[in-house]
Amino acid sequence: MGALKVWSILAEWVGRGRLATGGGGCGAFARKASTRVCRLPGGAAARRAPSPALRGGLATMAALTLMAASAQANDLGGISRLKVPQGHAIEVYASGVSNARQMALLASGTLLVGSRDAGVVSAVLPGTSAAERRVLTLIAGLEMPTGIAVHAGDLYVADISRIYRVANVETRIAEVARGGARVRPELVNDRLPADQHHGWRYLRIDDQGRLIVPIGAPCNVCDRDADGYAQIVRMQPDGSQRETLARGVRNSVGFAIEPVTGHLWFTDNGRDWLGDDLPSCELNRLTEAGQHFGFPFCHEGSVPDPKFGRGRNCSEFVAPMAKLGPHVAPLGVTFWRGDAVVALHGSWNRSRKSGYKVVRVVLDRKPSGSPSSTNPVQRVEDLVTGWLQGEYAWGRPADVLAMPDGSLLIADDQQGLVYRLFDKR
Ligand SMILES: [Ca+2]
Repeated sequence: MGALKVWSILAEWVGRGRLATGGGGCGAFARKASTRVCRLPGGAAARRAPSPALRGGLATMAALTLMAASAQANDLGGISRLKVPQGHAIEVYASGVSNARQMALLASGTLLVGSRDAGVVSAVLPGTSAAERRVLTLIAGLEMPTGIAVHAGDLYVADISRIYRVANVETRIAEVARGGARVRPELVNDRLPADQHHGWRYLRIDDQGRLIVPIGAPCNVCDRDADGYAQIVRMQPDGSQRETLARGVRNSVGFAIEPVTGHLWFTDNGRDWLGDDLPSCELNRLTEAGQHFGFPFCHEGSVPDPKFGRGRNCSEFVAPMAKLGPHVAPLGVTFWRGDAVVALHGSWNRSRKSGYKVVRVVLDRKPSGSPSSTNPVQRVEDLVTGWLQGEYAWGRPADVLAMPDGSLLIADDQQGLVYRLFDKR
């Protein structure tokens, strides 16, 4: 809220007699501090100078208002309300990044950012401060393009049912930056399921240029494995050579390939309507193609589904590496300083909100990676909190990205911001 807005609300309050100004019932106090207008009983207006007491009160109010607005203007992204571990600091990396979801970094330092309802892919050009970093709308008019990835200089974008490519994306960004038209991406695959329900994509590309894509279950809870749902698949960008990597995954909108081991770690959003505290959302690890992670039969590794769990046993399925909490909505994942970091977007149907933070899943750091039979997760701890205050959530982490300089970027799709977490010097 800007100073003018705050001021006009205060003026309204005074006008409605909600603030005692010594005027005693002069109800039409105008939006000018220098005079006030009293509507007299007969309907005629009289103009007279404010009393000294009123002038003093107004001056104090105006000063306080301007101070509050100025403090707010200096607290872009609510930085003062965010809590980070000792030795760290957080700043706004870029603002005006519409509905920021998955991020990908180009060799030039330009950051690409997908979105959901905004339907755009943004480019954040390099700079030394948020004020200096130009934000361009590179592509517009897509259907929830939440998933983006870069490979060999080409950008890949996944919206609900399609994969697009922008070849030589650096060149195209430069054209848009010079005032050229927005990019019309090349459609390379339009055969993904068209269901919007859990149809939001996330993208990674392996070292052979194959896309890793989630195909969420088009329901709260249902058994649609035979139709290719509730899976994470790998395929060529045009959709050929499709193979199922993970099965029994309800709705993953975030994963990352672990350095050294090459294992795919992915979040999964637990089913709804089993109460506030069940089941937990998950962080899973895929060590072999074809593994089954339980949905819809078994949740959080140990809770049989009331309907689909009959006749099945949770021991048939791969249990999560970490339980992230019920309804927290884990989205993007990255590996940062040897640990997994997860953006928790926050609950939508819990009686008390949960999530709305970034957590660090601390891993046991064995130089050669952990044997696949053991769980390297030591603990889950808060990394950045503060977007949830009481039951009011003013920001929503959607993705995380480890930067080459050791800092961590966090996308917030509610505020359209990218934050940067870094070491305090
Ligand atoms: Ca599971």
